[in-house]
Amino acid sequence: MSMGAPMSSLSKPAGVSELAVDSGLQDIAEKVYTGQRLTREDAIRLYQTNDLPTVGALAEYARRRSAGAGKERYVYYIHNMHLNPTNFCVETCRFCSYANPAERGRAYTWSVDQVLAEAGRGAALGINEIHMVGGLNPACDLAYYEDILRAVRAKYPQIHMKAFTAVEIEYLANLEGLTYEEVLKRLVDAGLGSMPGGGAEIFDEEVRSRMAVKKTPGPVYLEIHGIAHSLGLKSNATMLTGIGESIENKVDHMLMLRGQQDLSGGFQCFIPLKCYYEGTDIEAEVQEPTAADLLKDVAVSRLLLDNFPHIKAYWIQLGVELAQLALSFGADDMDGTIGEEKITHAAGAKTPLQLAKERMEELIANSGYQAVERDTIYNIKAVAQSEPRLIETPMSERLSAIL
Ligand code: V47
Ligand code: SF4
Repeated sequence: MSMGAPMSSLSKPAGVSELAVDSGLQDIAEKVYTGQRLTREDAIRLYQTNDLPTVGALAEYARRRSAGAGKERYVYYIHNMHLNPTNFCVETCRFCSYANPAERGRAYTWSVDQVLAEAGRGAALGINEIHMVGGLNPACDLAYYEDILRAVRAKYPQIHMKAFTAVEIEYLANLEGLTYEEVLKRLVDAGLGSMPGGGAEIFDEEVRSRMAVKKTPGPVYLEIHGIAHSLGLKSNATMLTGIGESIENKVDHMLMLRGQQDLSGGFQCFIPLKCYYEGTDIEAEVQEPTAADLLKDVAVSRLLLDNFPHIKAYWIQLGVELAQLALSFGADDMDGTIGEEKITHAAGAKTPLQLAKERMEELIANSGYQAVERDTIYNIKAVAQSEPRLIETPMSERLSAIL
């Protein structure tokens, strides 16, 4: 499949063709410029090269083309909050500090009223999305989540509920003896607006077994998202790195997502995630991704996932500075203001728990892009007043400051 004819107004980035020759990437560069789909081998070579500036420039080119005319410099964000009704989980994924056994003594489960009170805090700040996910908890059945969705919809109809990973849908289906479709239909009926991308981890079975991931194998994750898409829901997809995966595992993971997107078309955004290790026992046996690895995850996903409209620079995990740089490596979304992030902070993230809207807009403008506030399904709410700053520092210098 082709990515569509390149737009005539989009010129090749200065110097990239020459750089691509130097690093032996010219054939891949040619494919990117002519809108041809990249192969598994192409993606592996992009990961293997040391020529990070060229990989970034190719991804930036692909990002601008996918953005559409007049939106080439748009970077989206949303005014949202994360809400986690329970951190009790029957699973014990080894990378998870949020719901691991050590946390069990401190496990919490909120009542519907407590969830509503949290939502009210967000509503008072003017948020327009709640990203709600939690552990797999037998005390939190389908009726509990239906009650939450109905209560939030009744009291705060302006808030879009982006909730339940495919893992939670699978769990609820098993708990209730229903099909995935029946669970999703019930949740949509109660007010579910879309699904987040969590729970994908790395689809490779060998990595999953080392990390004791027993939930939702890749094909089931894809099946559930496919069903959600067929019901008209949009969803996102993720990939968790730093859990002992190889380059090939990452590329194969993305190719499975690309294949599903060809079939069902409802993915809006891909979010490369990075594992934090505090409270886990895996650090000694895995390779922690470097900043260069993380930028490549962003860039390669932009280039390989030619059917995903958006790639997120998740600042909570990348850190603010690297997330800003990731905008020049193919990302066009900074995620949200967040409210209070729990999952990555439980595992030691030192990033802020939240960012104000103004700060988010300033960070995007300071990276040379036009901040755009969006809703969950990428309708534009407002183009920010802040003008994108002209970045004169060469990419090589920007990279050496951070790598
Ligand atoms: O599913 C678990 C991962 C995910 C750790 O869809 C960890 O818009 C880092 O999916 N260190 C939750 N990560 C986050 C997520 C997400 C975030 C932002 C936006 C969207 C979206 C989705 O975090 C989990 C899991 O893959 N995770 N443990 C850890 N120790
Ligand atoms: Fe449970 Fe999800 Fe944590 Fe695994 S990653 S232990 S399924 S909350």
